[in-house]
Amino acid sequence: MIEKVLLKSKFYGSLIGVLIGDCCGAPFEGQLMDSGSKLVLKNYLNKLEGPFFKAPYKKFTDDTALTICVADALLDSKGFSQKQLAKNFVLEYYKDTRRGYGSAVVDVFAKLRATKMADPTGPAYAQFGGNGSYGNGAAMRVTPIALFCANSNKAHLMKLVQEASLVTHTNVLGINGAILQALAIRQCLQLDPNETLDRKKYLSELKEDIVILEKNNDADLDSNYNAYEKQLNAVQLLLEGDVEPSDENVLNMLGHSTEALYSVPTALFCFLRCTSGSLKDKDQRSFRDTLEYAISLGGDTDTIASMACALSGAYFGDAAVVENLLKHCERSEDIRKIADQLFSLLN
Ligand code: R7I
Ligand code: MG
Ligand code: MG
Repeated sequence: MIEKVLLKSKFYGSLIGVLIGDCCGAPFEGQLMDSGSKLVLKNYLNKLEGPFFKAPYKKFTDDTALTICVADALLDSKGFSQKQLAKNFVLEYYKDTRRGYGSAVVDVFAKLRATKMADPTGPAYAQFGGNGSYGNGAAMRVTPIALFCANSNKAHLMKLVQEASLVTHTNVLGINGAILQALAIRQCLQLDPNETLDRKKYLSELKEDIVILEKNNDADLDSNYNAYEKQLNAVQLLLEGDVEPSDENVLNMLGHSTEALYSVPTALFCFLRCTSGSLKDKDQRSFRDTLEYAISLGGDTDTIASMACALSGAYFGDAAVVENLLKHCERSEDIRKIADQLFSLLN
C-alpha cells in the first residue's frame, strides 16, 4: 500500500505531467525533429527549468482543457454523468475554440450544443460515417479518472473510462487507447518510486489486461482484434533492445500520430525508456528526460508528451518535477487544486 502523503504527491505529479507535457509539447507539434530542432528543444527546456524569468505563460491546448472538464465532471456534486461531461466540453470549447482541437471532434461539440446535450453520445456515434473517432482525444484526458478510481477496482475504472470516452470517441480503438492509458497510470500510482521500476513486470501486467480487453470486444475490431497487444509487443522489443530503439524504428513500429493506436503506446514507451532508476538515484532527471524524449519524436508532440509525463508524474510524484518549469504553464496553480479535490474524494 502506498502511503497517503506519497499518493497525494502522485495525484499532483500526474496532473502536472498532463499540463507540462501539453504546454511544452505544443510549440513543436507537427515539426520535423532533426538534430538542429532537438538542440533547440533541449535549450528551450533548459531555459524553462532554469532560474525563473517572467515571461508570457505557455498556453495549454485541448489536452489540458478537456482533462479539466473530465475532472470537473467527476467532482460534480450530483455524481458523474455523460450529460454533464458533454456540457463541460461544450462550454469549454466555445469559451476558447483556438486550443488546437482535433479537426473532427469540433463537429461533436457543435451538435451537442445544437441539441442541448439531449443525447450525449449520439453525435460521437455519427462521426466518420458511423465508425466513431479513433483519435487520441479520449486517452489524452483520462488522468482524472485514473485518480478518481485509485481505490476502486480495475473493472470500475475501465467502465468509467468507457463512459467518458463515448461522449466524443466511440470507435473501439479510441476507447481502448483511453483504457490502456488509464491502466498505465493506475499501475504508476501503485508503485513505490523509491524502488527501481521493474519495467518488464509493469509491461506484462498491462499486456495481460489488454489481451483480456481485446478478447472481449474482438467482434467489433475485425482485423484489429489484437491491435494494442501488438503495439505492446513492439514496446517490449524496443525496450529490451531486441530491436534498436532508434527514432526511425520507434516511429515505424509505434508511430506519433493523433490516432490513439499510434500514440498511446508511444507515450508509454517514452515513459518506460526514460525511467530506469529509482527516485533516489534519478531525482528530477527522469521526468525531464521523458518530456524531452517524447517531444523529440515529433508528430503529435503535445499529446504524446502530455500522456508520457502523466505517467512519469504518477510514478514519481511531484517531487520529480522542477517547480520553475511548472510556473511557466497556464493555470498551474489550479491544477494542484484539482488534484487536491480529487484526492479528498478518496477519504
Ligand atoms: O481525438 P481528437 O480529440 O484529437 C486529439 C488530437 C490531439 O493531438 C490534440 O492535441 C489535438 O491536436 O487533436 O479529435 P478527432 O478529430 O476525433 O480525431 C483526431 C484525428 O484523428 C482526426 O482529425 C482524424 O485525422 C483522425 N481520425 C480518423 N481518421 C479517419 N477515420 C480519427 N478517427 C478517424 C477515423 O475513423
Ligand atoms: Mg492538443
Ligand atoms: Mg496533440
